[in-house]
Amino acid sequence: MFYYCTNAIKHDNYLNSKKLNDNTIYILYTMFIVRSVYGTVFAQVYMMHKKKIGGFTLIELIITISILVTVILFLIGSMATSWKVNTNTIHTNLALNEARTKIEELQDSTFSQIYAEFNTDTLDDPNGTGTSPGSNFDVSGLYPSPLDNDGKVGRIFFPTIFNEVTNIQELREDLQDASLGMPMDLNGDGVIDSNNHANDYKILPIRIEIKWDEDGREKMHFLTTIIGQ
Ligand SMILES: [Ca+2]
Ligand SMILES: [Ca+2]
Ligand SMILES: [Ca+2]
Repeated sequence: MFYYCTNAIKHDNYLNSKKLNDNTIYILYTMFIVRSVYGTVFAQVYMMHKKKIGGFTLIELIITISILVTVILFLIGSMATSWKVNTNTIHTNLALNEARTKIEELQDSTFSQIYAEFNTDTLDDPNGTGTSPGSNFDVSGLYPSPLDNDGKVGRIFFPTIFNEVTNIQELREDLQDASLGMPMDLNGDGVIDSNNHANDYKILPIRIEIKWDEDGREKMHFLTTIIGQ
């Protein structure tokens, strides 16, 4: 069995171990900053009040505090932005690592059953209807968009076309999908036809797609690969 990926993956076990609740950490982080701001402003007011004896006026005091607050608020904004960028990077790496893990899971499956095990059709599951993993999967640490109907961030795609006569998704060589390298001779007979090759494929193009909610926006990363016997 062989495979190759068209997208490079940066492996990072450290990121995999950071299953953090981002919202909780962000709130604690913000509380810490706000507390620091109040502490700093209070200290400045106190010090300047003492210096008033030496000649500070109320106007000077107000201007100084205003400048200080502006600077601190700017720093809070910068740190919040930095925090979001870091969280985004962690989520992206989670998605890429999970996509690679899913490809490895497919590789470990019996080759001739990969399509039936991981497609959307439960009727062809090798060990009985509804017993296979199917095409949708969760990724720990990532949450689906509210628009995601199945509620799972991950999905496995094969080169399929829906046959309205048989009413099933067919594994097809004649699909037009450049991202999967299709059309492609899947059963190795030298011909690209419009038959269902669910039971005689020799190579299998696969796309692992992960979509998740990132601050109200849907983000997506994917990997494509071809698994062969
Ligand atoms: Ca199936
Ligand atoms: Ca989904
Ligand atoms: Ca063929």
